Amino acid sequence: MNINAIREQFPILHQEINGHPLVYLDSAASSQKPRSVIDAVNRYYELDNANVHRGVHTLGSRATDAYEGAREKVAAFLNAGAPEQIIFTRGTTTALNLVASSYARSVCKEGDEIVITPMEHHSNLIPWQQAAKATGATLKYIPLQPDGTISLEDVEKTITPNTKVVSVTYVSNVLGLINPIKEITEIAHRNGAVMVVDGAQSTPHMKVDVQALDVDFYAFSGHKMCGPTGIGALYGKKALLNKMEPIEFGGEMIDFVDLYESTWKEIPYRFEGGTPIIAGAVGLGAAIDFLQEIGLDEIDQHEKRLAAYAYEKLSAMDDITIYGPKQNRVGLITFNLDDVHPHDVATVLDSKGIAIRAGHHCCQPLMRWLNVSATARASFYLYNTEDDIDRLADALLQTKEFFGHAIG
Ligand code: 7TS
Repeated sequence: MNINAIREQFPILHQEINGHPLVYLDSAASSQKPRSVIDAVNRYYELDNANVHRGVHTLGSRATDAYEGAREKVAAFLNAGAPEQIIFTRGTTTALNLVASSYARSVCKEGDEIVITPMEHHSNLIPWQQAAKATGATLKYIPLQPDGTISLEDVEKTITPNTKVVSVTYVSNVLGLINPIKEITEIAHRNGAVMVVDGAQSTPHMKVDVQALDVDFYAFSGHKMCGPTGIGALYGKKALLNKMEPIEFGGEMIDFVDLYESTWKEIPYRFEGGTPIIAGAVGLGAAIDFLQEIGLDEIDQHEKRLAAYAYEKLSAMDDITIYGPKQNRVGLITFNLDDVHPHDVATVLDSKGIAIRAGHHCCQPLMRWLNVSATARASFYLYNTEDDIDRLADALLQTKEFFGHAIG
């Protein structure tokens, strides 16, 4: 990977923030966009823009081809099998809500179980709370080990023949760990449950093959993988999608409408009511091209190298707590400096041009499990370097010194 050539393609990185060259370490919240993605969206609006799936005019067919072409790219990217198994959504949140509101509410009843973990992002937690409340099903949690990982023994104990849905994040946005999705899926299937995966933090960083994992549903967001905001997708197995009722009704998703009854189009269109996010899909397609050109394995290795370097550097500091396991870690590191509030850490770092995130990371139950109200988090992507991590470590030392003196 030629990191300088990659960085050249991200216009936003080449600026000063508060008098310092920007170090962007918040890609887990949203990644930056390469020129090719920005250009693809601009080109679409400048040359091809029209509504899709209607009209016979040339721009309409170009827009439709661009939108459906993006669906094919997503399907190939995830090895989905067929493009109609990809439903475009606003992102991971909307995709998970679709499964919880449509699939789960139609199959679950009292006595059934929905199984998740305490490390889930609120987007993969609240939809299941709501589905459990609406159906009378019980929400159960696979417990966490002291380092935040889950053990397959606990998975075996928690999932039972009463379990209808298991939903787990592939990668934790706080602990930086990778969950054993293939193994959990096997246990879920053995008990007759479907497996849902929150792929928000995995899809941007590693090769994902939904058929090899054998998961039933897989959700992700475009904006964390070099694509635009407002676009993401849900992958689903055909037999399940075909059984699911839409949760949004209106234009484009119908087959036949009468005064008192209507019927729906085939998948995926029945789940895409209204004018879709056409430019977003085009941008997502360009992002997939960009990532594939570099290679997901290359990106994965680069980030793992950065993660190991950051872990070593930060863990050598005094008065720092790093959360999550040391091994099997993706490119993010969540930490707290003792006696300094993470918001203060992030504010001092911003004054030095370094962007990190502080807060509960939409994981309040996990924060309570960690016994903290908030943490700081630095997250890396393909455009970050060891130099960025050196800048982070230096700035953290200065932060400690500053607050140490201020407190002392
Ligand atoms: N699931 C996980 C694991 C996430 O990390 C996020 C976003 C979502 C779901 C929701 O994605 P959205 O695109 O629908 O919003 N995570 C973060 C984060 O860690 N910091 O900001 C957003």
